[in-house]
Amino acid sequence: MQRRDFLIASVAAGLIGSQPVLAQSSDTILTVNDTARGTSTHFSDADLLALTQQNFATETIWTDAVRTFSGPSLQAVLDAAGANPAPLRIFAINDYSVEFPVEKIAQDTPILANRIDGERFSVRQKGPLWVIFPFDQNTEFQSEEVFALSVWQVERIDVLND
Ligand SMILES: Nc1nc2c(c(=O)[nH]1)N[C@H]1C(S)=C(S)[C@@H](COP(=O)(O)O)O[C@H]1N2
Ligand SMILES: [Mo]
Repeated sequence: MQRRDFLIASVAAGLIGSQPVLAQSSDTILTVNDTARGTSTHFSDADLLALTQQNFATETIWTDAVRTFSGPSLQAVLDAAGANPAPLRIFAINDYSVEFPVEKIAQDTPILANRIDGERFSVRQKGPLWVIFPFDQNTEFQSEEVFALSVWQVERIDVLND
């Protein structure tokens, strides 16, 4: 086989260079783009589980009973991406996105829930990542604004350059 054919065959088989990158990107469930710094940070489920986890039980307007939601706080994810405080745009797998005001981001809430009752949850169940506030803890979390910020099937967060 000529060298050129070998290279083409190797690339097709994934034997050269790009393979680890492909493996890594196929694990990515969340990308945080920091528009101020021009950086993109990719998180796998394991990356998100390695951050400090919050958990609380709450009812939601979408689920039928009290459930325990857990995952890193949104703030912990932004810290891991090295982002400074700024408004966000949070994008779901479908066409939904919302501008997320900086004053709704507290140290521990909302969380980017990656488990419900300790289990991963599928896209059909609004997973694998869902912005969840402790709705039952405070009536301030029971507003149409906060519901609209409760994006499910999250796949991307842009940190805006306000
Ligand atoms: N992924 C995703 N999350 C979403 C939405 C959506 O369309 N897609 N709608 C938002 C809005 S505008 C509201 S008010 C709440 C409630 O949506 P629902 O009444 O359709 O359940 O979910 C929010 N989260
Ligand atoms: Mo809404």
